[in-house]
Amino acid sequence: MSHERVFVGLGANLGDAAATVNAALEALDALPGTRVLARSSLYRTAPVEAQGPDFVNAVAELRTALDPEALLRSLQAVEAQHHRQRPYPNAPRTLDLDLLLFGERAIATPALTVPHPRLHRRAFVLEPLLELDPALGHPALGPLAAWRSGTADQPIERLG
Ligand code: PH2
Ligand code: MG
Ligand code: MG
Repeated sequence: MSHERVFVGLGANLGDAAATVNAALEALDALPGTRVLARSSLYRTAPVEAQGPDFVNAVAELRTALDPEALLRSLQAVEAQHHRQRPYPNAPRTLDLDLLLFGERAIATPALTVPHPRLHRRAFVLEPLLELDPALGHPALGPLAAWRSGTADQPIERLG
């Protein structure tokens, strides 16, 4: 199994969002060759560049033998198990799973951009990431804690 640190963001704002995020964390741990090493608290967050109800967000740290493309396909399969639909961009969703960081890798294919291009501008990603590791670095942008002040206007509440 790779020793790269892999981080996945979870989000939901349709249905019982907290229950869905918890179920998705279990589904991630059950993926082939994959373990959830740590999970953040759940957070209630206001939609960012999106409509609809508040979100429940969290971040998981994984260790996985899957390569990034295989992990992405697995994340999409878990979304589909939770009846994810995509009627228009950033539509409210039962479950969104985003590959945030895959070690130090930089990936840019039509299907996958890693690091996630907006992760440092979104409190709903930054706060749970920094809960898991306050010293976490981004391969191109350096210590992520430095980006926190730029998201101070985004409402977020830690649910525990
Ligand atoms: N996801 C988006 C767009 N906006 N806002 C919040 N609060 N949480 C999200 O997970 C989220 C969002 C696109 O995936
Ligand atoms: Mg997303
Ligand atoms: Mg997504």
